[in-house]
Amino acid sequence: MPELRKKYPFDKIEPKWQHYWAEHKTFAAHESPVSVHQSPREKLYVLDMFPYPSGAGLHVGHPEGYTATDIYCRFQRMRGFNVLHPMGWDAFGLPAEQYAIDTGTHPAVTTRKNIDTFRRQIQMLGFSYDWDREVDTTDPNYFKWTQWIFLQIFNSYFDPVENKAKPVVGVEAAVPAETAQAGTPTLPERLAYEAEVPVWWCEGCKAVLANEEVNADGTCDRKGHKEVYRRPLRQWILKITAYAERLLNDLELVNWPESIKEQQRNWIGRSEGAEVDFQIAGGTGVPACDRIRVFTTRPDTLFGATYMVLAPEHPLVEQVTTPAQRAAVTAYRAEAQRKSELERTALEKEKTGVFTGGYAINPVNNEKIPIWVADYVMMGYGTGAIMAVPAHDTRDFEFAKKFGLEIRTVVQPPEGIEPHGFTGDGVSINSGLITGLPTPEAKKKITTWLEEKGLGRATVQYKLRDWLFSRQRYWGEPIPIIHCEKCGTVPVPEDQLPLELPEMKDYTPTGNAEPPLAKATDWVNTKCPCCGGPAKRETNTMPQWAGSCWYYLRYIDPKNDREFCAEEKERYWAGTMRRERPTAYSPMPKALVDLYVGGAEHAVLHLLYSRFWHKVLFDLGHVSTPEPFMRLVNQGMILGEDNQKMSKSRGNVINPDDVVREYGADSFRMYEMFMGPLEATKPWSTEGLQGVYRFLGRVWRLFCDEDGGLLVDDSAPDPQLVKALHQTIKKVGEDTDALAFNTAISQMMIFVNEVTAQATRPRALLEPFVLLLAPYAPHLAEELWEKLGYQRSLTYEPWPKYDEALLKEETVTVVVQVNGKLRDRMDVAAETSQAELERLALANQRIQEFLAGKQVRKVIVVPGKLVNVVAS
Ligand code: ANZ
Ligand code: ZN
Repeated sequence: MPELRKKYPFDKIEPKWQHYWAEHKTFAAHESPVSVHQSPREKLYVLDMFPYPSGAGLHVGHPEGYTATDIYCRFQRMRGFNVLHPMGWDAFGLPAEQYAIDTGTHPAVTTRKNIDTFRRQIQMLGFSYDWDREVDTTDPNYFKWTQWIFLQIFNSYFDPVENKAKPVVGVEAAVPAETAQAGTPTLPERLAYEAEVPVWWCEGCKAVLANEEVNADGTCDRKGHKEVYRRPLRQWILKITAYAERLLNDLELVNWPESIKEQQRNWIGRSEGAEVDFQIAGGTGVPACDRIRVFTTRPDTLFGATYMVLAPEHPLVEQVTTPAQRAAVTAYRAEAQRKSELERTALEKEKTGVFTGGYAINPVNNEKIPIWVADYVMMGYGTGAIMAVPAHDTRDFEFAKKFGLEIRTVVQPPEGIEPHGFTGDGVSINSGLITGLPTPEAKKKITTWLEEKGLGRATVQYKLRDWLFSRQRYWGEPIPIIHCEKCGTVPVPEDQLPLELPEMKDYTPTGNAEPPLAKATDWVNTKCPCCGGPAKRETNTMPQWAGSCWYYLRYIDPKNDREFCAEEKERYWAGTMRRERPTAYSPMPKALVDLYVGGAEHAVLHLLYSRFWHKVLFDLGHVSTPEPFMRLVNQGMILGEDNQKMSKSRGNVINPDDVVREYGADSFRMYEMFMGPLEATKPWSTEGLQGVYRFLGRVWRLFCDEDGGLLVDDSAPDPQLVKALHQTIKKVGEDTDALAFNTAISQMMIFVNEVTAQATRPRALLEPFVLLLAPYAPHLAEELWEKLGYQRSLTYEPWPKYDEALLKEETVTVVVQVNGKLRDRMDVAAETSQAELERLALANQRIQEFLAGKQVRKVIVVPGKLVNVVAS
């Protein structure tokens, strides 16, 4: 590639200022001393979603969000804020482990190398991070506290009365794994518990997959392996469901895009309804198991229930199945086990099921209805059993049609709508005591009736499931638990944290469900911290989500080896330095981080998991706000020049290293912000990049001659340009504050064009302009600032102020004539052009009336005075 003639010496300027910033720790954040006598700079915590340092290096999508926050931080520092802006690495993950399996290289080595590459690439872009706060989730000094937080969760239970987590100490809370599953526990359940659960097992990865790692077609999302099925395994589970209601309600406290809130609401999936008990006809011989409990959102349709369905995994299937149906039911259950949930619930999917031979009694009319097994009912939702109302539920309708089951209409739809398959609200018909009632009242009345009879109760269900928290992998945080035959499940004592990973030679999965750590027998065999007897360490590790659940807290106090984060520092950055104890209802700030920018792909998992951990820490008094992130902004995706997602296979990937080498970091950053609104999806354009590069070259030449000598003079600026400057200050300031960077850049371009057109280079114009440019092209701005004679970085220079009076457009009244007769007046800006005056006059409503039926022959314009339209 021919060497491009450089428009300005970015290759000298950029490394120079990056060194300066590093050497002077220009962006180091300090907690301000807070005293009543000083008015401290207001704090601002601006966070980027930290990257997973993959072997592929930085993608041009990463710097998009990072540039946005960087501009915002630099701008707010100039406006006087005390800004915290850190960066780190979310570095546990499968690829390093896979690489270790393939090559024998320790995952820590691969990870360190990848981090070094990422750090170099991020630093070459000149972001204003406080590098002394860098965190790495794989560093034992970091994951010591991830383990500590896990133990906080393990040592807590959820008090439903106070609706918060509390420590188990002093509470009878030793919950054996078995009770975690069965019915209503009498003892409070820990927020971290073990249970045998059917989990997704990928035969290819030799690992358990989380639900979100299983694709809709039942393949594994990591590597596309086909052999994925369910198998029961002992797992660690976090009881996020205890927080369902708070996670839902507290979305009101934060300023997030409505679409992300909606995704979280759907994920949490709150449904109001009723549980209803149906007696099993003939009983089962087991007193406690003689009824089927269903969850329904439509108790008003009880009179239309013509059959029931149990999920294939439902424990009562055994009991209700008759000998004649047993073989068919058993075969069906085995088949269902192999399907993914998405496969089972897909609406288009052909319904399948088998009759169990058993019957149940509908409590409202004592009718005997058949009990079926079908995979469209999920064991993990509601009670795992439904009453089917084919007339008013789409899935039941299809099922009943296919198997010839009765369809009984019990809701009258509004005029003109077919009642069969009508799922909306209407009026109850053929429904005994609720006949004639509109749906909402019918629901209430029948629920009250059920409650009075002891047959049911109003309930709320959530789609949210508990969080499957363990992985059968090496490269993750060890779960700090010891299993002792005498003492049960014992936490590793705090003073023994971090519990580090053992050195291993062989990272291959064991092949059975045993995690690779099971092979490190020296590490596994240990002493019980309670009784001193022989015991074994937990060999599961934490999932990749763990480290990112709380990294924003560690940035606040990254070197603290006594606490995960000191209270006064957390309170400083949260803005909760006052004396009273904050609660969810106090007027204190509701979240710690002021602005969080990252990809929309984290709408649910990361953003829900971290909210959950934060709430547990809040309940236990370790953090002072109920929410972690106040304002959330999602950057849009950057596509390749071909409008496709960038990917190696398409060959459309843009490498940040190449861009910076050819055009410099300032052009790269500014171009990414100029592409369009931050939230929009937009394609890369090398031409667009070159346009921004040429603009920065023009800025350079505005200040410097060929040899870099300063051209700036002390001449009095043209009043028109002074006005343009003040308009630019206003526009760039407002737009930057609103993260509308592309329009701020346009305004700077307009201004530079106007100044370039003049012969003089007045300092009074150019000096403030450098400050406006600084957040966007920080290296260039620093260099120009130095050329202007300043010794220190412009980082903390005050943001220029604009004069409101200068912005007022002077207006004049222009008379409008038609054929020499005065017909109207218009108030317009004094400098309105001839062409514009003509356009305004002809578009004028009253003038158009006088011109009706006539043809315009000529328009005479006297700027600032008169427009005469000649027409006949
Ligand atoms: C009877 C009925 C009649 C229902 C009607 C709907 C309409 P949401 O809104 O998603 O909470 N259901 C309950 N548990 C289920 C499970 N484990 N697997 C599959 N389906 C289940 O849906 C609640 C409705 O989904 C419940 O209300 C139940 O069907 C079904 F006209 O009960 B309904
Ligand atoms: Zn013991």
